[in-house]
Amino acid sequence: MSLLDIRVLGDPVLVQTTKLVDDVTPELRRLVDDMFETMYAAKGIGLAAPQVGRLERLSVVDVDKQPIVLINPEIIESEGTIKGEEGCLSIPEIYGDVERAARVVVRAMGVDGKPFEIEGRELLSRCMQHEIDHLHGRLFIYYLSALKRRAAMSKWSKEKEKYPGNVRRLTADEVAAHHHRDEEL
Ligand code: K2U
Ligand code: ZN
Repeated sequence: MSLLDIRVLGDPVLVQTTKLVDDVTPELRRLVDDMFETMYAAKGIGLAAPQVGRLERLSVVDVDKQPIVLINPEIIESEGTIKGEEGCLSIPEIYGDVERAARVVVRAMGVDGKPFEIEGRELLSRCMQHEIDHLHGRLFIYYLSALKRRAAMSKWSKEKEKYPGNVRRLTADEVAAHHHRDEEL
């Protein structure tokens, strides 16, 4: 398994629409493993393929030690609305309140190629909606008010200088912490 570089805002891959996955190949399973490893090292609870430069319609999620692979996910039920703060591994240091459905039911395919449905509430609901947005080239900053988005973008114009080539390499201590975690397992 390897740690992948995370693409940050400005990389066109983040605003592309992903392609449906037809069959789960060994290479795709390898990508899924690398995405989980990268997500944990970056202290995320979700990661979508475009965030590591890939256009497969797939995302990984782990909200409370429950790793979930969402291949070709779609929201088949949504209920209620709730506002909450969001961040994004591809837009470091930028946060904002986003209104989302309070509860969603998502239908997806697992790495075993079998379809399944999963209900999400609270953080799992928000995370799955955030990830499914990534798979359609939508970023959480688009939901901010014009004023808040302008503030976010001006902060980002400075922040992004830390990421030449729109690539965020995990820092040495993120990698070290990750390997340390591996030793514990
Ligand atoms: O897709 C991503 O960039 C990972 C996102 C997923 C997410 C965003 C907002 C709310 C829930 C999930 C986050 O950066 S993961 C970081 C994080 C960690 C704990 C709680 C919320 C966000
Ligand atoms: Zn994100």
